[in-house]
Amino acid sequence: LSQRGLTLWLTGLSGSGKSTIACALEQHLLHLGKAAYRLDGDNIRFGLNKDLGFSPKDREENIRRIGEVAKLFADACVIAITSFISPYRGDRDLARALHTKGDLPFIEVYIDAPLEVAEERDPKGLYKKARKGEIPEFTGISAPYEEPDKAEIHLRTDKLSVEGCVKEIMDYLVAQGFI
Ligand code: GGZ
Repeated sequence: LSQRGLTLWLTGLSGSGKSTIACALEQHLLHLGKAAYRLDGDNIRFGLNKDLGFSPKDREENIRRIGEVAKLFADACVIAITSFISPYRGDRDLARALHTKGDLPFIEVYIDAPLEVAEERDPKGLYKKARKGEIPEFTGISAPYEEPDKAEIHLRTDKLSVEGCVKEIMDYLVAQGFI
């Protein structure tokens, strides 16, 4: 196969734009004839990880399993795009280490919207509920989000369009010789 597999690990707050960017990026890659596959809450948290909630321990296990699954996709020459808050730096670093050990590229993409912007978007009304105390341990409100300090790509979604974000990621992949 001509395409090397890799993992694009999107991380950021709820409402930061991870899913939107992941979808647009997956579409873009598929149109180029590249095998790309998105891992997100819909196909992971409702399946493989349906036994997990949002306690720190459960989030750690969520991310551990997703890291393993993404690695398998990358190993199968697929461009894996993960779209999870993944709030803990240590958990993201473990996913990275797993890939590095298998000689597979791991590209951390910080999908960065200031909390005020994510909260203002609030597409599912979750921040509103979290502020009222109806959702415990909500990331950014009552649970931590540890910002990446070594993300390969940093995208401010309050300043860039979805297309602009996809272009930045594509430019990076081409510049690094990954595609
Ligand atoms: C954060 C929560 C919570 C709590 C439910 N904290 O905006 P969404 O709805 O669609 O995305 C959020 C999603 C986060 O799941 P992840 O698997 O990405 O989280 S982690 O990486 O931290 O394991 C949100 C919804 O689930 N959600 N409760 N308490 N987000």
